[in-house]
Amino acid sequence: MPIPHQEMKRMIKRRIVGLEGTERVKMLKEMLELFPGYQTGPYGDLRKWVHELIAEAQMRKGVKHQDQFFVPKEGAAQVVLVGPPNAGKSSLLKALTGRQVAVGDYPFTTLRPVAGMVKVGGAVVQLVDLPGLLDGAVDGKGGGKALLGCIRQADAALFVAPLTPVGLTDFRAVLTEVIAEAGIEIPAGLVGTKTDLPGADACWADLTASLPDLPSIRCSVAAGVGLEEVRGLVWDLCGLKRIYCKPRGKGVEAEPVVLGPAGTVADFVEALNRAWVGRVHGARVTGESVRFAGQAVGLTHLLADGDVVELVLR
Ligand SMILES: Nc1nc2c(ncn2[C@@H]2O[C@H](COP(=O)(O)OP(=O)(O)OP(=O)(O)O)[C@@H](O)[C@H]2O)c(=O)[nH]1
Ligand SMILES: [Mg+2]
Repeated sequence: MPIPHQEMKRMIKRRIVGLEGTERVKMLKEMLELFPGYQTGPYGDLRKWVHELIAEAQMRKGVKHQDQFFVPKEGAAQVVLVGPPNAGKSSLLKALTGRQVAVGDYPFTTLRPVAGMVKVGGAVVQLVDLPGLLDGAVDGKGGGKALLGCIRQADAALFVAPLTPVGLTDFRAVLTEVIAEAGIEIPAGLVGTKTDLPGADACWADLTASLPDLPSIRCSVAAGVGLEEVRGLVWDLCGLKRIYCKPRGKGVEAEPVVLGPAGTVADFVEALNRAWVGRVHGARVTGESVRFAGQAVGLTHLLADGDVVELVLR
């Protein structure tokens, strides 16, 4: 005996409460699996109703992707600047990328993400300045959900902490929100800002003592101090690899190909020239990923930063 259709409808309604997008679609499809085979009658109508709900949820999902907080990735990696309002995030973006953005002595100067490109270690990385995050973001406060979504899909995060007593309190709330509450786990580093202000040293000591596991750098955009170190931190977080090509019988090329953390010989070939993918048989590699210079490896070999690669054609 199938479940009476009225009961099934109530059950579906109960199960999709609070679910959105893909999760809502998944649950609805699971519910459809439970239906008996009838295509007509009350269960036929119910089936139609569920299909309409699915279409609606998928449409909403599509709209979400066009929302103003979605930043398409550019460059070798995307790194987001995350911190409380007034932390100096936009000032940092401006100093590192040259992108002209509004900076203001009041919270919520930045209302939507702004991206700029920064050159680090021979690669071009996208930095994204986000609006300030607030305590309660997980519950949707201050556009929190869209912001958290933006952070979750980035390759790495720089947590920006203004080194003032009030700033630290706000900052800790942001960290709790992003890491503990939202459970976001992307590579992350800590940047202390405004070191030119009195009391910044004590704040820094306090903050870093409580976060021993986060790689950290402090800087002052106002005084122009520590910015090179912030670039270094961006590079470290992205885990990028510079791979140098050595054409057969020639010297090593000066400009590297930049690959992500999981980059293999096959990825290297694809980045160099997609048309070669089928023609390359393997490679001879010199560098940290191999035991001896000129070691022969296959296409799935994982490369390391600084490797020199000579391709072996079929
Ligand atoms: N003393 C000092 N002030 C700074 C420094 N960096 C930024 N500021 C000031 O801090 C204020 C906030 O800077 P923003 O860069 O707008 O901060 P934000 O984090 O982008 O702020 P929201 O967009 O509101 O979230 C501005 O008045 C800046 O001039 C710094 O290194 N030292
Ligand atoms: Mg800003």
